[in-house]
Amino acid sequence: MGQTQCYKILSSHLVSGELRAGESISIRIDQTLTQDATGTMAYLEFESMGLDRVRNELAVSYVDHNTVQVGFENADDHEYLRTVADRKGVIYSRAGNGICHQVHLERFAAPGKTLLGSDSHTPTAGGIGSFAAGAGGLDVALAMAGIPFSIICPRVVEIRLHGALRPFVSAKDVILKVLEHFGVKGNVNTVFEYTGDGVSTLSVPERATITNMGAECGVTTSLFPSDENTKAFLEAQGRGGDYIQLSPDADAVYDDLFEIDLSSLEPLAACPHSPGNIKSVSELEGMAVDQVLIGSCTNSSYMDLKKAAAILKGNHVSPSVSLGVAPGSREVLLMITEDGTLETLIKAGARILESACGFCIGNHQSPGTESVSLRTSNRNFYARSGTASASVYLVSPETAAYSAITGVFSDPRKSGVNISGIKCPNHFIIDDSMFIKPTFSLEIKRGPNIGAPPENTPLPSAVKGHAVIKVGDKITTDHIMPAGARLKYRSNIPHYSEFVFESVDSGFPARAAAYRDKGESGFIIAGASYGQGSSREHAAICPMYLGIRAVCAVSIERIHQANLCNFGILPLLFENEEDYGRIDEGDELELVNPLGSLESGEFILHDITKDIEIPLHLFASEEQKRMLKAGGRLNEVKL
Ligand code: MIC
Ligand code: SF4
Repeated sequence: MGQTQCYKILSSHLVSGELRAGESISIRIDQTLTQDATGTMAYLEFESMGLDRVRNELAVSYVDHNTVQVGFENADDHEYLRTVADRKGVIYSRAGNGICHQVHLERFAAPGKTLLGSDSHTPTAGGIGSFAAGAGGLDVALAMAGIPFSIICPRVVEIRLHGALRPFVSAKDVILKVLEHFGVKGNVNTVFEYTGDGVSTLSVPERATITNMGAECGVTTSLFPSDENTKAFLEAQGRGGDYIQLSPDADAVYDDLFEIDLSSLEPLAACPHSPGNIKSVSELEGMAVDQVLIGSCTNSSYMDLKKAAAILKGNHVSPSVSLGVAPGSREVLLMITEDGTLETLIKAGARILESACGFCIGNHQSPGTESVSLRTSNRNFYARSGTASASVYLVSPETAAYSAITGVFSDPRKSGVNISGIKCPNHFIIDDSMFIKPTFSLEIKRGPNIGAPPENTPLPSAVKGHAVIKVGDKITTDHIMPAGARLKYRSNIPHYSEFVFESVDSGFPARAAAYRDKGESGFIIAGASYGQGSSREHAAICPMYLGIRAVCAVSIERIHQANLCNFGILPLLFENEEDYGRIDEGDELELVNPLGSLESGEFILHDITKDIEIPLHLFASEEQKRMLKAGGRLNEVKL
């Protein structure tokens, strides 16, 4: 039986377990990446392991999220990251060098490698044929220590692409189609593998747009084969030596198949407040637009900006629209500067933003009250932009650019411009001077905002307390732990914890802390797909700090489930979905014999207020059960 590309890479990196969907396996990690918003915690955790240097093949620390620097906190974080990278053997990508996923794709990602990143969009590198997954900071710290990464061996879904995209229909529309079909929940422990004759019509940056947003479906990663286009991209980056041919066997067997005829696609948009809420642009045409933002790790490549500029050329942004453009990397910025694209953008009235995450994470460019914002980024979760009343739509650079001129949602096919000549270049401008290589000599600097990760206590023999909050379905990590204006407290857990569930219920932190201070264990009651979205382990660490010991949910997303285990919070699933409806916020709850239940994974929750018993299932590997018993992985890991 032939192998999928996914299993080819997994088998060449397999350390333990059997390659069968659903089994626990561990794999060797070649490359790691961190970004500053998750990186400070990851390196503090790495330091606590007592190793003098990283042990994996390549570790890169990017600064791209917190570059706004209001107050001293961000700059102090950067200084900590620079010095700890130097000391521990990590390459440091300075602020200004670009967004981690874009830069990693350009300079380091390689077919056949495994990559683990403390950011959920790490699968961007699947566009070049790398098995690239997102994880919490602690898992990445462990991978840097050379410890294999544990995952559930995924089921592999084939997405077969036929034909070629028509002009003005782009890679973004392909992934929006995939999101329309698969949705944003129910795809855990799955890998999407792209095959078919349509693959060869897509360049590596286009493929990376598609694998980037696979994260929104909740899959472990997405993969494209490594072929002639991959070779051409690597050569254009001066990295031809990193090329290997890689593809699934012709008789590879998949768990499911979804076919897309690329030539039948039309421009699409993800509507508020979910990347899975898809409509065609033609259905939305005419709606007034207030803001257009082009950038983020999804759509900020050289070709994306060239196409947007070609549409904008000779036009001016509508008086009612604010247009911002953030090139994904310094390389892209250098390219558009050299060939005049930047001038076109400036002349059209674009506001040129830093090569960083910026607007995508609500760090700046928050839209106005009840306004409509069109963005080329990947997430339009409620309130993520910083303005809860705003409506954020996710679209292609082509749709964004044309709508910026007209001032209303517009189908770019009507722009009348010819952009078919815009192709991936044969040479990129290569300048690696914003990467700092380690010298192993600097003293590690820690500003006053940087504190060690808090410790949890081992799982007690009695877990008794209250349902501190009850939330519904599709609660994202942005709901749990807001970024944007609160992002600068990522290295200060006590302070950051004051904002847990800020947009859902601002009374949560005080309530949870009051129960904790009485010696109780807190419970979170949640619906389906709890913890979707980002990899931020703060969505586990801060609730842990506030005394939460268990999340009882209908379902929990992969990265968040791992983060909960890493910090000693029990991820428990309702045996019977209807039981979710029987518990109310404020109910007094107790887990019957939690230590004894760990092994079997079958728990009984006694709702003391209602006097009912509810069966729950712990979905965790043996390794995770050990962590949960110890009160988190840092307590359990013995290096
Ligand atoms: C995001 O897009 O939500 C982030 C910010 O990149 C996160 C990481 C973080 O919260 O720091 C992610 O996707 O993992
Ligand atoms: Fe940065 Fe946005 Fe990409 Fe997250 S999704 S890495 S915030 S650009």
